[in-house]
Amino acid sequence: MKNQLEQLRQKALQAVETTGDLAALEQARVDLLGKKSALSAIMKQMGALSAEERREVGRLANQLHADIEHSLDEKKAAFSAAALEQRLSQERIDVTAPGSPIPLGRRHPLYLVLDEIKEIFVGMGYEIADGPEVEYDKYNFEMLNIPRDHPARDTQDTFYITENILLRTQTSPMQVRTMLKQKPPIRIIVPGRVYRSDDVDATHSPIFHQIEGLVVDEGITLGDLKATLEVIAQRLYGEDVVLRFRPSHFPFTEPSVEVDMRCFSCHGEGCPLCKQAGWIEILGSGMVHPRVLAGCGIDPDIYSGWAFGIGLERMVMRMYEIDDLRLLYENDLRFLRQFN
Ligand code: 2NL
Repeated sequence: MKNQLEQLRQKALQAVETTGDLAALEQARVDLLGKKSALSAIMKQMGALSAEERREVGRLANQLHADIEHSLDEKKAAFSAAALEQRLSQERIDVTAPGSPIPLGRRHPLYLVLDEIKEIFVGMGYEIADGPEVEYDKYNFEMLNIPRDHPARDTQDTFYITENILLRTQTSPMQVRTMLKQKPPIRIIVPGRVYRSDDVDATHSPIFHQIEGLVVDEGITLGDLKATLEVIAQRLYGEDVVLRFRPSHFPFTEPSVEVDMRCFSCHGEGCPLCKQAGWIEILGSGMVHPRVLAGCGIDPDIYSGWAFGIGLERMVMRMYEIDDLRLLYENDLRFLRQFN
């Protein structure tokens, strides 16, 4: 029996050593230590032995049982370690690999220019005011000295929600709102979307953007208007910009001026860009009409102010030499990607 055990030891340990995977190892555990194993069979025959031999063989059999168990456990640990090793090498992350690119958007040319203008005004102490696009007739027309039957209503025809509520045709209603609730000094610009009942073509759109400005304080004169607009124009277009102030008419300003800039392309000689005029019209402006001030609760005998309005689209088109307004709204990436 001792011989049998010795042979069994060699076979068993070799069987464990040569198992290929965890499943085979578990099968070997059953084959080698289970009820039907050779070791079990030997132990069952021990009853026929003398007491002394039984003790000796029993000790050897128990030792073999323990050794087989130990080698099974060791093999199992080796399989687990190998499996872990493989998983770790498969799941390894290469932190030095370049990332996949995230497509970034960019600013729309209208807002590139608007941001630049905002920055100039904020630097001069102006605040930026934001207001509703759906407005009362009262704020958009009445309080700007454009009563019901005024001819200016024709050129600023818009979309009406009700008799008294409409899409604003200018951002002036927000300036009215500001004057109604804030005492002078007032220094604001109001950029935003405005609406007109216009058909779409290369130079017209029913939706466009305007920037209006308003300054109200004691002792504000046309001289302040001129000087401020000149500084703004220089910041935007360069030190050598030349402005020209022409008399004009708006219902909400008195006097009113239209401001031209000497053509930056031909310096006043006349060229296709300025249509041979030598000058390019850039904005409308004027001293706030006393009736507008009074309507907003600001005493025109104490306070005075100036205001201006610029169309953002026209400005952007001039800056980037864009000849069709529609390009600004179509969101064609081939167009938009050219600006940064
Ligand atoms: C243009 C240029 C302008 C104003 C807008 C304004 C606003 C208030 C009072 C007085 Cl609350 N004026 N804004 C002034 C002059 C010109 O826009 O060509 N508009 C038709």
